[in-house]
Amino acid sequence: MSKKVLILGGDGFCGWPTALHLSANGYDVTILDNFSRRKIDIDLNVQSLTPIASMEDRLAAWKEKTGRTIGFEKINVAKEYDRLLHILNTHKPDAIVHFAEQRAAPYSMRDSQCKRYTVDNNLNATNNILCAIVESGQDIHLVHLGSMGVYGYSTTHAPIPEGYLSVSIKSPDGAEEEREIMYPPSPGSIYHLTKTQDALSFYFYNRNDGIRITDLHQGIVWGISTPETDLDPRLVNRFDYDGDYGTVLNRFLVQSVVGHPLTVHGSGGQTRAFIHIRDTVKCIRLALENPPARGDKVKIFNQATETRSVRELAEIVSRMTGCEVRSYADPRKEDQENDLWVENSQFLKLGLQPTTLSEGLLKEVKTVAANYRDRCNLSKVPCTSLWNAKQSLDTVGTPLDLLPHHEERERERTQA
Ligand code: USQ
Repeated sequence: MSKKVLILGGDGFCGWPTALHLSANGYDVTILDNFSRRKIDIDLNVQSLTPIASMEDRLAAWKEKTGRTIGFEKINVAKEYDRLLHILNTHKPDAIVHFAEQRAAPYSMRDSQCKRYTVDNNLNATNNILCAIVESGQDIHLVHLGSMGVYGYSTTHAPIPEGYLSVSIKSPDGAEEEREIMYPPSPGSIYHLTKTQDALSFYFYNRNDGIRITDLHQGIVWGISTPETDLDPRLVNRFDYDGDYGTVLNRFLVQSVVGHPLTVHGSGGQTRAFIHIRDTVKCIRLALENPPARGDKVKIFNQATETRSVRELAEIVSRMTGCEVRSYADPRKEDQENDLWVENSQFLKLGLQPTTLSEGLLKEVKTVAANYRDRCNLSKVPCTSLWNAKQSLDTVGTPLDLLPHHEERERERTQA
């Protein structure tokens, strides 16, 4: 009998291709979603570069192409607890994959309404899911999409371990006790703050109620399509390029197509961890296939395959396309230079063969961008969400070289 899995947030950028990938691999999939991502598009007056079909059409296309059925329930898991519990009691899933969170750092920093929405939605969604698993009395494996950003992005001189750190604590009498603790959280945005708080909820429910949990600390996703989303235009994944939701490499590829200079924030020395969307969906499947045993602590994987600096990515895209690279006033509060070394051996041991940056794959994304370039609204390209009052409005979207006294301003800002 095939394994039953609920995909919470299965209409989104990572959730949709994951639902298809699991269904293609024999899982009995049901998506739970409240279409919040589509609503935020409307609120921000922006749209995915790729035209995305309605859920009804998406599921009909999947059935038509593969003969497989994916179920769907429209529900807000952060608000409709009783219905969520009812769904667990009637569907009796073996596992839940939890993507049902507001996932953009810039959106979470836009204003107090967005900060509060992100906290309310993300923390209540996670707590409701955990509560419902306990109340259902079922042994459901929860797989959560976390973020590499929970560790923060200051330079470390050792690889960031997968969730846990071995420390030795000295008592006043000089004795030393070896302990394993959760890696110290260091969120850089309200969004990342919710992921660090999720981790604490997992720690508690795992110890108190014995829930089996896997938390995936994922890097920045790039790429758009998977073999399954490529099967039919109605299965196409969303493609965000705007200043709030577009992630850096996908944004650069769109910018190169529409003739916008590549928007490097500050010096571009920010080093981040990356993963291609094809590997995201494979990692979720590997996590489902390798659950923690009952009684095990929360299993944490670093879900990233390579690290790159923003500057390096801009140079790669510029070399490939001939487009201009420009430094813009950084709307975020972040280190302008950092090194990053990430341990990711657990997924490699489980057989993941990393899809790393290659010209072929970059061109693939660029081709999709070129096909839909007419849908790009250039006014939505700049990042306009400021991290704090120090990032003054007059600098937003302005190339650094056009700012008066820009060097002093940047120095002052980063030292603040
Ligand atoms: N950046 C630019 N220019 C741009 C956009 C971004 O220089 O036009 C810079 C940012 O300042 C930042 C870096 O690129 O230093 C990454 O920004 P991003 O927007 O690609 O990624 P981020 O905001 O960190 O968030 C994304 C996803 C989030 C996920 C996270 C993984 O939206 O859901 O959790 O990546 S991680 O960054 O590892 O925490």
